[in-house]
Amino acid sequence: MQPDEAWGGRWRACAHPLSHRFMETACEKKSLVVLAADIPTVDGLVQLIDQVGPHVTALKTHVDMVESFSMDDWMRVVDAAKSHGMMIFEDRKFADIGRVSETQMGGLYDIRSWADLVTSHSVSGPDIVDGIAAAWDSVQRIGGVLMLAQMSSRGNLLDESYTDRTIEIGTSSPHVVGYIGNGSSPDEISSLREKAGEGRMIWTPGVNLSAEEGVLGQRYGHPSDAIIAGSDAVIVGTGIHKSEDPAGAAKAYADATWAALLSR
Ligand code: S5P
Repeated sequence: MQPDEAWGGRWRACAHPLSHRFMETACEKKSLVVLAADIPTVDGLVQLIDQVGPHVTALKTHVDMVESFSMDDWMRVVDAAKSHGMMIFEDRKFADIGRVSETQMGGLYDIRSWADLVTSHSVSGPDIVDGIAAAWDSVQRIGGVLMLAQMSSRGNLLDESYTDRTIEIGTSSPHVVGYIGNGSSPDEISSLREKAGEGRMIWTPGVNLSAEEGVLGQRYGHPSDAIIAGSDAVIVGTGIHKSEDPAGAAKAYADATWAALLSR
């Protein structure tokens, strides 16, 4: 199916090139699944990526949870993701002032050199986005920022006015591809979609096909409900990597989200 048919207004209104790349890959793989690869070893990550690659559209990493990090080793993860046509999304949740965030895009992990997307909080104000974008610019790469407009964890402090102000920052920056929304609540996703309009993506963690509640305050909703409510990608960790059959689980999430997109 052509992306404009599957995605409708979202395809036409989202201006960032990486949002189009995501929507195209989603159509090729018939999957709106982003793998939250929360695994602390490079071997484990590469194995998981190879198992689920055909059903997953983007790889979300937490590079700072990898034990005994080395850049050479990490490149095996990056290459594995690329070999499956996955975008790489470092969930760094930047939160500092612009200048420091720019520097943190380099450093030990050199995120700017391999990540296509990163997450950012908006608590420090709009300049954080410019700092992150300047880092990609310095290595002649194009990247995009997903801002945390909501969170999935119980008791989080991102209230409605925080969400509104985050969307103000996102709307006025060409570097903001979209927002992280609370996948455990279709109502919150619908409300975020209404505020964000068609021109930005919403990606939602807090999604699981079976579990009601995760550990340590994580909350879950159903992937189909999230997509119907206006999410464009479900971020799934435990539901895939803790499954006895990660490939089968990834396919089940892919099927549920693709069907939901077409019915939307
Ligand atoms: O509000 C949030 C934002 C994020 S990015 N809640 C989240 O859970 N996440 C991330 O999504 C979190 O860092 C983790 O990598 C993933 C959810 O994992 P799961 O195992 O609960 O599916």
